[in-house]
Amino acid sequence: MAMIRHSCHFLRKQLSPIAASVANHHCWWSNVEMGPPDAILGVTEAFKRDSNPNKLNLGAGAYRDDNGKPYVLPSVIKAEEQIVGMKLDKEYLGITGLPAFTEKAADLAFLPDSDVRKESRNVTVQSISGTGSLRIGANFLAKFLDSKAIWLPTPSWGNHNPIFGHAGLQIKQYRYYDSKTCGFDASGAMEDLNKIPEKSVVLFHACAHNPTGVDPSFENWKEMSAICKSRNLLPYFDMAYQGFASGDTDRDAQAMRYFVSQGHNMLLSQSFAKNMGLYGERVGAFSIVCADKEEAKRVESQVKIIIRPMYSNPPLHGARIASTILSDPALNEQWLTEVKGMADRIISMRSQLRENLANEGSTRNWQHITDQIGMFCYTGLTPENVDRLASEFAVYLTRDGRISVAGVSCGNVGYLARSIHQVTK
Ligand code: IK2
Repeated sequence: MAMIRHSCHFLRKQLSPIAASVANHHCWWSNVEMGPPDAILGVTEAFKRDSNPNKLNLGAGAYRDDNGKPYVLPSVIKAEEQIVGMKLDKEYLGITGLPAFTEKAADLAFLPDSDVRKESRNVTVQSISGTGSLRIGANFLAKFLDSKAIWLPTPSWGNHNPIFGHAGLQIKQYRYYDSKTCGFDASGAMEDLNKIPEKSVVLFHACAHNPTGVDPSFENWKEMSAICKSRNLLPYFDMAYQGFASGDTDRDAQAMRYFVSQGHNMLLSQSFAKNMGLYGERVGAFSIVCADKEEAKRVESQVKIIIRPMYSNPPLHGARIASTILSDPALNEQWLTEVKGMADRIISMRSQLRENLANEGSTRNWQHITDQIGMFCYTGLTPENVDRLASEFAVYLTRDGRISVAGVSCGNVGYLARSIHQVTK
């Protein structure tokens, strides 16, 4: 820092008055310190710098086909062709987004014939994918929730903490992952949930928990719902992977729907990044399930007041794609088959990775690789193992040992298993 200030001062002395005044402006941010790279996106940056031809990026969670290439779903391509053919305008959307999309997103989450939908108790607005949805929720809670605190599972997606923290909420944690079993710490979670002060908000990953890939059993969910009921806790479901975990959009929503069926009012964030492969289009939805239609109207008016100064209104194109897929029966059918195809490929890569590790001669217990579900596997690799994987094998993952199984393919699973075995034997 002192060096930067010194060089600014030195520059000014050497320059003409005009150039010096320009240089002065360049020094406005001399007090701004270099921030650390993002824990997840920083991995991609390091991967890009590596020239090893065998390099593998298992950091960011983005689906790849079996050739390691990004996958644009054929149903998305068809929907785009339909949209282009309609020669639609590019006018602004309203603050809450494209109605045809928000209606269908709510149906996908809650089911069209659910009480919530029939009674119009849900407020559902379009958001800038899952992250933007969480940020709307965070701002709403920061404004209207008395406790100003949110309880997250330990660990949780790395961006949860800053999303809720930047909105002004206090972050608290409940036990979730058991590193001894690489599974769900049911007794720890229940014990902690039972101690959370009444009227607090608790965040749940609806399915395919990120980063651990560990989901509670349905029995566990029932118990957690009962605890939330008895402690008067407000559940907030983050559903970034509906359909992507099991290959079945209904199965992946069953925990959240069970809570609704038990009469919980709740918050819900949906992302269409993974299940429709619409990462860069930023398609998501934010919902609040309210007590009745009248409450929903009041809540919606406040959600709009939160969104308007943040980004005014959401982007159009991705919402048109998603709403076309969700509305057209034939396209919807095709999409469901494609989601299942992605989920199945990931499930098969989990088995192959485990088999390949055994074939390499690894004597470790890798059962959790196939027990866990969704895009990520929490391998149990230490930060030192991860560093060696990067420096010796050009295999990149986050330092918590999480791998994006979506980046594993028939072509690289052998190399990956060999590399993991070398750093863990
Ligand atoms: N919530 C959870 C739990 C997520 O996993 C994600 C996506 N994360 O994927 C990146 C990674 O961890 O490598 C989101 C929300 C939000 O995703 P998006 O904003 O892309 O819809």
